[in-house]
Amino acid sequence: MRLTVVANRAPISRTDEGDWAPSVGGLTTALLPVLSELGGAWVAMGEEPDLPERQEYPAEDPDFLVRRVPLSQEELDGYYYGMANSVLWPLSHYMVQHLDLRDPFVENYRRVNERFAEAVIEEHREDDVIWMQDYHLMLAPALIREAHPEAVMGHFWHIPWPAMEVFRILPGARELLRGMLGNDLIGFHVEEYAKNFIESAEVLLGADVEDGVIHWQGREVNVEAHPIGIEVERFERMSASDNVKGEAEEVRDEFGAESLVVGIDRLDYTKGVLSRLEAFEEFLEKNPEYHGKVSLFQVATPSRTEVESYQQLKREVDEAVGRINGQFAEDHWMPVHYRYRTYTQEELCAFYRAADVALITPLRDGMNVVTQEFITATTDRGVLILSELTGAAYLLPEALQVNPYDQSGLAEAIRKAIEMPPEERRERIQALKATIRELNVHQWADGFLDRLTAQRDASSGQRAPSPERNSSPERRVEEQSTGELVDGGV
Ligand code: ADQ
Repeated sequence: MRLTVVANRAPISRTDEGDWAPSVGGLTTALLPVLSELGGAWVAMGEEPDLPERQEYPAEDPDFLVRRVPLSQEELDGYYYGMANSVLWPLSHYMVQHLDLRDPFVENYRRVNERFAEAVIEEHREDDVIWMQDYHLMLAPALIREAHPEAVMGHFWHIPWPAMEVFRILPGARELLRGMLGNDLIGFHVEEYAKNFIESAEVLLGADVEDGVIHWQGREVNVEAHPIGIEVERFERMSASDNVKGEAEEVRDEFGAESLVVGIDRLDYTKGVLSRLEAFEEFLEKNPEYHGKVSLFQVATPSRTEVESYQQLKREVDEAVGRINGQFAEDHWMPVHYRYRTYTQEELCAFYRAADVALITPLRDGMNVVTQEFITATTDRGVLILSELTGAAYLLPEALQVNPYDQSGLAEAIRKAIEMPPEERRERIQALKATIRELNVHQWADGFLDRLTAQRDASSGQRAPSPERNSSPERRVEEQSTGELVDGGV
């Protein structure tokens, strides 16, 4: 059995020295060891015009093929910035006010999905397993299914699937659903999204559903929760290193606050950075005794800077930071420290470790792996304030959960977190750490593939044992910095 991964982004990129190396980020970390072991292909868009369409990797002793789908600027604008980032992204996060519906977006999305499907069809061999990623590729599965009725195909959706009544707002909702139903297995982070998907298929397409399985055109489509994790052990090691401990102390010294509240996000309107700043402002207004003692350190990674709503958000965040600091700053105390840039994973780890409180308050989020990174990196002192509108919240009841739209509630949670007694902090974070240790990005990949191959074996009646996959640490891609997920939705 070989594996074909189909994702928007390629798993390798050029280094400063001009060589090729694995890109950094959760998805590559999870899937490259498996792909290297099984062999096969990774199909992705060609991000630059001069890149080869077919590239064996590593060049000296190839494990797999990178197959690129080159896109024109018009296709990229319509498919990626348009349909994916200005339609499917806001809709799936219940932010219909950001919807930008334009015909060329749909047309280019269709065209690019056809081109991805053609590439997969060309590379496909009998017995291959195909694993699609995310909301960029909703139409390709049905097209591949037409050409290869026997193909074994799964799809992981990294963002929320909204309630049926929200999904049906989208013109073309049914076409997109039919595309997705070309798969044999569809994975989401939590049950709630799986239920929403099933209801969408049932109500909008009239599909039959029995015991959570969708019956569609003579096939079964399984829809399941497969919560993603991080590389816990590597994060634990990194966090315990002298380097990170030293950097964490430097951060605390630099800011000088008794209590440091930290927020780390891609600058995206779904992450709730603006309302978080406003809640921190209310906290300062209501609790003057904490002036000079509590600071918020907000790190925001530039993201989708070509899209107007992201440019607008940046202006609003800049303004809010200026307003809060202008009003409250004192000679030796700055209420908000704001950094608009990308950091290495080691640096992020130091920030997590320096924090007394992590403020993770998306207005909606599929999972939110920053939560998992914080829980893993922090000591017994760390308190997690977590939006209840994230996938992570379903798994982490011991966090201080908040409604991110409730500004006063959020301001109150900040006070509660700062005043939480050490014993309660320790109990909560230990429970959270235990949960996160059970979620692991390698197990996530193995678990999804096992379900997919089991389904293939069941339908072909052969039930061959799943091939041994060597996912030992030596085979795993070592990462120095982060960045892949900062694109959002992988
Ligand atoms: P994202 O929307 O990107 O991912 P998230 O899960 O929080 O959201 O992952 C962000 C990643 O970017 C983290 O690994 C984090 O460390 C990194 N990052 C954030 N700020 C950074 C900075 N300043 N510098 C460098 N790195 C930074 C999508 C979905 C999520 C889902 C993931 C995985 O939107 O809901 O959890 O995919 O499925």
